Amino acid sequence: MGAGLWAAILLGSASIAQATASLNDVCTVSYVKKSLPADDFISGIALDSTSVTAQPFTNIKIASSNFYPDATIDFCNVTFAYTHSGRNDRVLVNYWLPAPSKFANRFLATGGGGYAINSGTTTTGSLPGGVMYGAVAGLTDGGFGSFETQVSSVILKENGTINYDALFMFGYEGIHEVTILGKELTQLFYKTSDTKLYSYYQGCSEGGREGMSQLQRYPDQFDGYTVGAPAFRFAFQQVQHLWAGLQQKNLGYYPSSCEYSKIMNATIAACDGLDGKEDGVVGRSDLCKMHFDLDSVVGEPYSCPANFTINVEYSPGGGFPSFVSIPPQKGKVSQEAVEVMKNTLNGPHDSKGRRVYFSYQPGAYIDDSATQYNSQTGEWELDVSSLGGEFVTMFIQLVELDNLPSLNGVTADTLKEWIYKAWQKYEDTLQTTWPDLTDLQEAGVKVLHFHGEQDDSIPSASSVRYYESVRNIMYPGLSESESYEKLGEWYKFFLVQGAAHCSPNVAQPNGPFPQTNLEVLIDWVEKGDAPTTLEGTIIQGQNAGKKQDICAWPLRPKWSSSKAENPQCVHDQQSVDTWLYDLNAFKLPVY
Ligand SMILES: *[C@@H]1O[C@H](CO)[C@@H](O)[C@H](O)[C@H]1NC(C)=O
Ligand SMILES: *[C@@H]1O[C@H](CO)[C@@H](O)[C@H](O)[C@H]1NC(C)=O
Ligand SMILES: *[C@@H]1O[C@H](CO)[C@@H](O)[C@H](O)[C@H]1NC(C)=O
Ligand SMILES: *[C@@H]1O[C@H](CO)[C@@H](O)[C@H](O)[C@H]1NC(C)=O
Ligand SMILES: [Ca+2]
Repeated sequence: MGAGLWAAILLGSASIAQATASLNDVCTVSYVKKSLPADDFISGIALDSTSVTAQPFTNIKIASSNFYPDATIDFCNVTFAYTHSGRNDRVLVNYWLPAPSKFANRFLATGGGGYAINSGTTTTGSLPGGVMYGAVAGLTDGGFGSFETQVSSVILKENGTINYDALFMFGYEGIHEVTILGKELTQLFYKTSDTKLYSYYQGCSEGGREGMSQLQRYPDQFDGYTVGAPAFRFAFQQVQHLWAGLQQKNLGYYPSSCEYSKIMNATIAACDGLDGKEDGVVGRSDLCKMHFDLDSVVGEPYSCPANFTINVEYSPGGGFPSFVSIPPQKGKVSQEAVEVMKNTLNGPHDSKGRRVYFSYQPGAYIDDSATQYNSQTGEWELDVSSLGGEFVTMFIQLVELDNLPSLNGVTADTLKEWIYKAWQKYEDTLQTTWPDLTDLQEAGVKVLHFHGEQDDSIPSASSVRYYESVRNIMYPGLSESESYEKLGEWYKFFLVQGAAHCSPNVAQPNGPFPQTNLEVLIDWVEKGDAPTTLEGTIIQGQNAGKKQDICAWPLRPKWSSSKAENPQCVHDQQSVDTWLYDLNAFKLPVY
């Protein structure tokens, strides 16, 4: 008998022995302590073995996530802390380890949203999405003080002084460390050090940026990534939130929530059918951009009952919608409101008319456009986007203010200057648009990148721009179709018809969302089963549970009729061209 076969038998029996252990056998503080990575496992990091917690959970029902299907799971909830030599910090990590009989040699690292580095430690967070596929799933607190603490509350030590440790942990270090430690913990815990451990990353929004931060730096770290709507090109992304409000201020017109809602409804109604299917979903915002004339809405009547509210401000890490008592609204859509909308959609330009950035797609219920009702004056007023404002105060001006008090004195050129300043300042931490992924490609890593086409917080053209940058940098000598084909062998990008920011769209409920992404990715990585289209699931409304294909860029969806469920994925150069922008306000390339 050859040595290889002996090894296989020995290995097999070892993992069988381990697989027969019950969750309760291994989910103890003493067993986890014995499974911790060695003290010198990562240079400069010391684990605190006295900090270990371990608690078994069985028969936990998981439901209603956009990022994974419903399931019932068992897991061991483990936390421990570590410190960086010389920093005097304390970083907490949390792992959910599946029952030994369910472990499938997989590890999943997850990220956060807004200014949060994780998506919460509860059953509605990101960790169940790994456990249900037999993966150990992990998250970190970044060393910010607790799993609930966001980087924005620690980024300044005092006015004027950046907390660089927190910045780099948030930028990319934190996710890297929770992964390296988690993979080692996994192999020691299940005694599978001789078996290939498949490792994955999943995250959306800031979590998408965190994923990008890893694939741009650590080509060997994961076998596959699913990244949604990454908040990358951070300086541009954060400052552009202020553009919509600036257009309102410049024109001195603040559309009411009802007037704005009417403009949105009219846009959706006019553009719905351009994709071939009348389903309330703007599946082709590019055709909408080319063929819908906003002026046609001027004079349309609108009315809303009292207390009409839209879910206005997207607050980092969840947040609360604010409830304002609003009287009934009634009127006709004004030319001013339409001008504000047109300028908003045209995207940031400087005072010389040069393009600084791009905006959201028509049909997207842009958060930044929301105004606020002043019940004292009975007027609608500017509501400065706190996503944009907080970035300017905390990360550029370095003062502890959670928003700009107003946009007084702010011009289009101010936005450009802020972008340029932040771009330089955070190029190596938050910008996250390094376009050369040669090492990642050579390591055989697979990337599924998606973006809701009707994203209301991160323009979907932002993801298109990065994908195109990678293609142009990596395959300069090839024809367009050859380069898309080569790139698509390992990195695929999908615009999700109708979807909002990392979620289905309440205003277009019949659109799909890629809820089964991790499973699709696992099949691609472990079985070589590459997706041609991405599987989408309709998550809300009367069609909930139905599937709909999502086309891979640069192909665009086109339905043959309203009865057709799946689109054909077609090539349409004119449409593709509407997604590409020349940011000629800058001399440097913007990836
Ligand atoms: C896991 O343990 C940590 C530390 O005790 C705790 O904060 C977290 O809430 C626990 N998770 C669950 C699902 O109970
Ligand atoms: C827009 O459409 C939504 C959904 O149908 C509806 O609830 C809302 O009242 C409409 N807005 C206006 C101003 O008519
Ligand atoms: C409107 O909202 C306010 C505050 O949220 C509440 O006190 C009031 O009862 C509401 N009015 C109606 C008509 O629902
Ligand atoms: C920091 O700066 C802000 C804005 O200027 C100011 O309101 C605040 O009082 C300052 N905080 C401290 C501790 O000085
Ligand atoms: Ca449609």
